[in-house]
Amino acid sequence: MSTIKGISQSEFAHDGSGLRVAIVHARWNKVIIDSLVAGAVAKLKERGVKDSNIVVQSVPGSFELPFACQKVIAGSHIQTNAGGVTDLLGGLNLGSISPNPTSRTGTPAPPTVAIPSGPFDAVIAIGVLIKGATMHFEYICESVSHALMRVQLDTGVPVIFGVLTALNDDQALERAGLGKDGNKGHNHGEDWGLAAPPGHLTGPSLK
Ligand code: DLZ
Repeated sequence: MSTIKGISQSEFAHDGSGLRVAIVHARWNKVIIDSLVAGAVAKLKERGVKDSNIVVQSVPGSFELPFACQKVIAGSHIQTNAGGVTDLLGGLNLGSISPNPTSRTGTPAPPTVAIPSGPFDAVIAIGVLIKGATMHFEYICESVSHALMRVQLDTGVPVIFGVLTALNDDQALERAGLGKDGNKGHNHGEDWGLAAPPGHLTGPSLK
């Protein structure tokens, strides 16, 4: 079935080869999270973002995403030692930096919009909230979405809202491209990968 929903293609191609992007994801609902993260990474690479410039970190649940994104942007999360990455979020056990194995599948065409790169050009916050029997879902959805907006406005680093707020398991699976009964659905992680720079700014005035 066709749909009018979804983002239209930018008329500008974006060169992501000089950009660094962090993905911070929750570990709740792992099967769905894994698919969303893979979708986001695949699209970042399709836009030219180098494997070594994609940093993936994890937190326990979606509620922890805003604080972790803020730390990631501040650069205080990454402290490498002989054993790898040390967690500076006090027991939240951030995951290690992990290059994703997905290969680059395409190259952008000119004209190119040049976007200055910084420590992180964007952060993609990925979580999957599934409604339960109590009001927990409503409180977390609301606070996390407001807080992620605040992080990007306060820091000036775009934070892509990659949080699924699903009323049941099937809704979440479908939005991660894992739907059942012949309806695989669409992996929204791909949209988030495209929404992150090099896709979030567009137009010749930004050259
Ligand atoms: C506690 C909880 C519940 C019930 N459900 C979810 C969920 O569906 N998705 C998610 O990402 N996290 C969930 N959590 C965990 C909270 O986000 C958070 O990690 C804990 O309340 C600790 O702060």
